[in-house]
Amino acid sequence: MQSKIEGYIAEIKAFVPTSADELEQFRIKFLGRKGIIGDLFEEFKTVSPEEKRLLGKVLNECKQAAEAKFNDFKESFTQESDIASAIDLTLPGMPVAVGSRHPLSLVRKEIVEIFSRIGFTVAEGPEIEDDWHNFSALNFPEEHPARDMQDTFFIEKNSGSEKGDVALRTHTSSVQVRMMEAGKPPFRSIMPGRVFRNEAISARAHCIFHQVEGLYIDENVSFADLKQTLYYFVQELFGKGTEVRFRPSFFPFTEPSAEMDISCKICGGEGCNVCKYSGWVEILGCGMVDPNVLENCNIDPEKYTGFAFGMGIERITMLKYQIKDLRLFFENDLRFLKQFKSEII
Ligand code: 2NL
Repeated sequence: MQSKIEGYIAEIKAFVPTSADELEQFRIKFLGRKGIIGDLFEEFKTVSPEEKRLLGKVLNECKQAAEAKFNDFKESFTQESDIASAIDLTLPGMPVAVGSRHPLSLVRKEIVEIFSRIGFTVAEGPEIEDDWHNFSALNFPEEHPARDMQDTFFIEKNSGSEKGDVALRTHTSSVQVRMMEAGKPPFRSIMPGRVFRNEAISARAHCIFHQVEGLYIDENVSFADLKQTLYYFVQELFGKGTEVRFRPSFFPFTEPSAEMDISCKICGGEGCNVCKYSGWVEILGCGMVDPNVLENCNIDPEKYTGFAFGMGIERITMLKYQIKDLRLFFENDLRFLKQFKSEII
């Protein structure tokens, strides 16, 4: 019996399966319910006690060799067959997650497209500005409150004179100044960009926000051109039939100046909390470029006139999508952002 067992041990050790099937045959042959190892143990029961002492060791060695061989190869074959059965080429593909545009980017894009259709180009400029381009050229008086530390983020403050002050731009008008200084009329451009004001963050205010300003300068540009241009813009952005009205206002860089309201899109003019029960909501400021500003930029105010306007993208986006809190734009909460899926991103 001993040599028989040793024969099996040699066979087990020499065995190298090449498939899961072969390994299964091996298992049945040696370790199965009616397998060789079981039979040997049955036979073992019948031998004399002296023989048992001798045979016990080899028999156990044989059993362990068979089990070890089976376990060694089981892993490699089961893994392979698991993968094979997991790949089902008839299944539909895995969807690729596509992001979405930020609502502010969507609205900026829309504004840019509307003005492009009537010949406005897009201009950009630096976010860090000197006093001249952000304030002085725009006719801000020396003591204007916007020049105060409380309203503007200064990077360098020159004591005594404003010359040499460096700040984060508070509006994109500085881009228009640069454009006028660098070229010759006519100018017809819009300036989208980030602007910075030293304000406490709340549902209605933030220290960083986005603006689009516009400038049109040529011979014989009138207030009627301004009204018609902005009327067209509102019809395109908020839909045909949206009413507009202009209220007199004041800005240092325009004269005359106005603020433009549109009929409330939420209540249709009936009165609601968005329009504060007036039926109208303000969307932008505008006016005829002050002759002092033209002169500061080396443009002859006797020959050229122009209009300018400025709007906050956050405000327009809040109105368009009925968003109640400005802070949502800056929190990057996916539950908010995912609601602005556009078909083309
Ligand atoms: C507002 C008002 C406005 C302008 C911006 C401008 C620029 C130059 C000359 C004259 Cl270079 N004007 N920009 C004009 C009127 C209003 O913005 O409420 N913005 C959010």
